[in-house]
Order: sequence, then C-alpha cells, then structure tokens
Amino acid sequence: MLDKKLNFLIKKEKERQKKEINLIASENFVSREILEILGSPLVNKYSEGYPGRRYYPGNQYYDEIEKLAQHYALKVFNLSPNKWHVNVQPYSGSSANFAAYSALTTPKDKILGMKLSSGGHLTHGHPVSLVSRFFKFIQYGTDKNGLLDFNEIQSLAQKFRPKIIVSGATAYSREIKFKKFGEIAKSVGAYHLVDISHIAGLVSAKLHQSPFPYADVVTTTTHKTLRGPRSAVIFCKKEFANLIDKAVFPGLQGGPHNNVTAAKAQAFYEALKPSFKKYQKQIVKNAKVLADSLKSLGFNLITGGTDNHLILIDIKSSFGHKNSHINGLIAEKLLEKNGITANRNSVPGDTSPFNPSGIRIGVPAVTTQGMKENDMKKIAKRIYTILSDVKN
Ligand code: DSN
Repeated sequence: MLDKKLNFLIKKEKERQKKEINLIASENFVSREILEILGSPLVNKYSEGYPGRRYYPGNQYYDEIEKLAQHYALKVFNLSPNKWHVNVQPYSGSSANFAAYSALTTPKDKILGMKLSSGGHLTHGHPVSLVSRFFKFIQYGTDKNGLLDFNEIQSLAQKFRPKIIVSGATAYSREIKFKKFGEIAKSVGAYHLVDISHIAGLVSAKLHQSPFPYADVVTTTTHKTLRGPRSAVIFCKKEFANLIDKAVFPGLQGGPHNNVTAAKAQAFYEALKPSFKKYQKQIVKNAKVLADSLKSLGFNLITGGTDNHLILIDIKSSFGHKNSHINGLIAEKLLEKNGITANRNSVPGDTSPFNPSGIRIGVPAVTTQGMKENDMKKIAKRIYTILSDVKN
C-alpha cells in the first residue's frame, strides 16, 4: 500500500504539473513509455561493469539493453561506431562532466570553462562545485552584449594552456560556434569537451551546429530538449573509450541505474523518429516568436533574441528601467504565483546567482504539450501582465 502522505504529495505534484505553464528551459515531459520503463522491475538489478564484463550474474538482458542504448545514441547524432564510443551509464550531467574531466586530466590540471554568471554550468568551473577542488579552472565570460568573445577565449587559452577547453552552456540563447572552440583548443594542444545538455535535441535535428566534428568528448543530459529520463551520457572519440569507461565505473560511480539506461534507449529511439525532428523545429519557431513578442512588449533580452530553445531576460533593465527593483528572484516568485514556472538566472555582470537580475525562459516543455506560435504570443502577454503591473 502506498504511504498516504506520499500518495497525497504525488497527487498534488501531478496536479501542479498539469496546471502550470512550464517555461523552465531544462525541463520537459517524457513519454508514457519512458515513464513505464522507469517504473519497471529493471530497477531491481545490480550490473556493475559493462556489457559482457559484469561483476554480477544475471545480466544477459541488461547487456543487450545497454548495447541498444549505445546503438541508438550514436545513431541519433549520426556517429560511426568505428570512430565514436558512448558511455550510457552516467547518473547525471554533473557526474558525466566530472568523469570526463578526470578521464582526460590529472588533478590540478587546468581547464578553461564558461562562467556560471555568463551562462555556463556549475561543473564548468564554478568555485562552489567540487570540480574546482580537483582541477584548476580558468573561466571565460561573454561580452557586454552577452555574446561569447572568442578573442578573450583565445587569449586565455594561450596564456594558461589548459588541458581541456569546455564549451556549451545552460543559459546562452545564441548558436555556439563549436568549430571556433575546436580551432582554439587545437591551437594550444587542449582537448575540446562539449557539454550539449541543453541543445542536444536541436543538434540531433541539425538545427544547431554539431559539435562532433570539432570535439574529443561530448557530454549531454538526456532530459532536456532530448526529452528522455533524468540522466546523462558521454560520447568520446574511440581512442578515449577506455579512459572514459574507467572514469565512470569504477572511477566515480557504482552500478548503473538499469531502468534509466533502458529509458535512455527508448528516448534515443523516439529521437530517431521524424516526429522528433518536427518537435525540435517547433521548439525553435516557438522560442523565436516568444522572444519577438516579449521584446515588443518592452522586455530586455540578453543578446537581443534567440537561436535555440531559450530566452534570457534582464528583468531589472526591462520596460526602459535602468535598475528596476524587480529582479530575477521577485519575477520568479510573481510568475510562480500566477501559474508560470521559469527560473531566475544570472545575466552578464551579476555577482549573486541567488539574487540575479534575470529570468530564463525555455519552450521545450510547452512545445511537447503541443503549443504553437499563437500560444507563445499569449504567454508573452501573460508574462507582461504579471511583471509590468508591479510598481517601481
Ligand atoms: N540545472 C540545469 C539547468 O537548469 O540548466 C543544468 O544542470
């Protein structure tokens, strides 16, 4: 019997998910099939090791499931299994990045990554992340318009000669020129590690420049635009396969979460369908319409717009204000009170991620629910009504 309190909380959360307009750029809704796999008896088994080399008996079906996940994962990004390997065991994006760093470096090696306040991720080198205790991070930011500044990246790379250059972001609304990053990495003898967690779905649908021709290692979570379970995978050039596998297990993790591995296989299978490409196209269309509508209502968008699935609003300087008292935290709370969830986010120049000036808005979840351009216009008006109504 399900615990009463737990039952109540799950019921309430289901209702919340049904009622809200979810504009959190990193969230999505999985298919019924993925939900079923996650709740299946596959959760009952230990499978430490890799297909054919397990530390427990009874893994014949898990070996096949893991190989299927690998097969589909490579196929989604059009990668030849002769040149690329994929490890489908990482529990999350953070552990995938940690494992990938440790596979390619030794402790205290230098890594160049993007600042959190400019759109990077905690694991791209923020001092509070454990990665910073093990590796020496140097951080690049964006220019005053919120755009990647390749002159700065090149000069930091030349000055510090990092072992790895990390590209990819969590709050960057423009296309990332992975080719340029790859050239810089090559010029200083660094590995190029790309974290495509946010844009993986767009990359798979060829709506964003692919990192694969310019990268040594590519990490991605599987639950954002990819619309799979909460988890991650690491792609690497074949020559790094052994290092990456060892870093994931036994280096960092224990047994893989088999139900999640199977759900990842299903997510990649779904991503191979033509309807997935259509979904990704709609994401890009929706984001553009939402960005244009917000702009015309007086919101100040970092970089002026979007090429992908997300929009970053500098709320403090919207509606012609220079320094409105409404910051990201206040805006987040106001939106939530009115049924819209979108998270506060740093914008270039911010110092406190807890109390930043921005709001990050993404459309993958509402696009999964079938919303189109007209709905985006309505959402923009609703956001305007909620946020512009507050006296300054
Ligand atoms: N927390 C995720 C995001 O919202 O982008 C990144 O890990």
